[in-house]
Amino acid sequence: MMKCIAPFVAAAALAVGATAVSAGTLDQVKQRGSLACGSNPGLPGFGMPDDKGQWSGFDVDLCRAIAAAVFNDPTKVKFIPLTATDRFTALQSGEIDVLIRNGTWTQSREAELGLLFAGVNYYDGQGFMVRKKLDISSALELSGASVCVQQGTTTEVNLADFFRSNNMKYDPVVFATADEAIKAYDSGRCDAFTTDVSQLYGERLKLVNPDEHVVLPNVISKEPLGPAVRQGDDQWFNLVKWVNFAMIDAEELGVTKANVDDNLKSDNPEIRRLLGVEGDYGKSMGVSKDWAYYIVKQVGSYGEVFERNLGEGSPLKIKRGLNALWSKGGIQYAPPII
Ligand SMILES: N[C@@H](CCC(=O)N[C@@H](CS)C(=O)NCC(=O)O)C(=O)O
Repeated sequence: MMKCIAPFVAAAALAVGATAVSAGTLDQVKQRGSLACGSNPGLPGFGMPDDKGQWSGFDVDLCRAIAAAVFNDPTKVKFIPLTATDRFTALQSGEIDVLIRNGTWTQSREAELGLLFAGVNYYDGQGFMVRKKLDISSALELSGASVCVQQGTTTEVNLADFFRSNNMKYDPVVFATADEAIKAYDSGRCDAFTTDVSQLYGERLKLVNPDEHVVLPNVISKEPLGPAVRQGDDQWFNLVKWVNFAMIDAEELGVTKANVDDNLKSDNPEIRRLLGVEGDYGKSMGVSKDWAYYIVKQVGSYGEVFERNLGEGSPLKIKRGLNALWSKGGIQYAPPII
């Protein structure tokens, strides 16, 4: 087990100095010629490099979409691998421009750590995985269980809350990385493994016999995951936020990678504004008027990015659920570009 610093306090020390490096992020990114994106180094579906160093994942594609908006080139990104514990200090210190690493938007990460979450790219919640042979159907049957969990996460806090509020005893077994936690669970060190539900499906793929394990139906927390930036740079905050919104708006308007060029001829005023055919909505954010055209053309709409990394087109096969558009039974809702 690796030794780690306490989850929330660690980054707080730097919060005061955070604004020193925060203004002018867009100019710095342009001068550098690439975006420094804080990423998860080992989470299937969300972010990880393959053996050739090629990164892929749902969060990784949001990094690429920001690069597409800034440079009209989604390849101008440097992915910086970060653990749960070191991710916020990396953002505060200016080592990265944006953190897109399945990070939950919480009050203390904004008010105490001096960060801002620029929207939600995935609505998640915390769950549990257990061995089928344990023969339980609810997390409420986990009294007395040992639970493998990763340090420096909201997961640790919610786990304690859940057992305390249900008057149940448990034995937390804490690790610095997800890999260590999942390996320990697989080797029988813990009765249960807990993390965000989306990650349970990704981590399950790493087990020796994935079919011998089941994700329990209980969802014990709200985990709105999204990109985070430093406070004190409204221009950059706006850009990151509107890149995510533009992808959601594109899905709602039916604009995809495949049809985006045809849609340049569309009569629909919302599509014309999105793609920069009418008006210039990039200028006030410091990017070109066709910023969203390049996002969709080179990376895709929200729905396409979801399906490719997490949905039916991926090994995870996660249903859209809460992440369906608001008009289709979910809660993904982006303000209009107008
Ligand atoms: N959403 C939670 C949990 C995020 C998190 O870091 N989860 C772990 C548990 S699976 C993870 O992604 N680990 C990947 C790794 O360390 O390689 C948070 O923001 O605190």
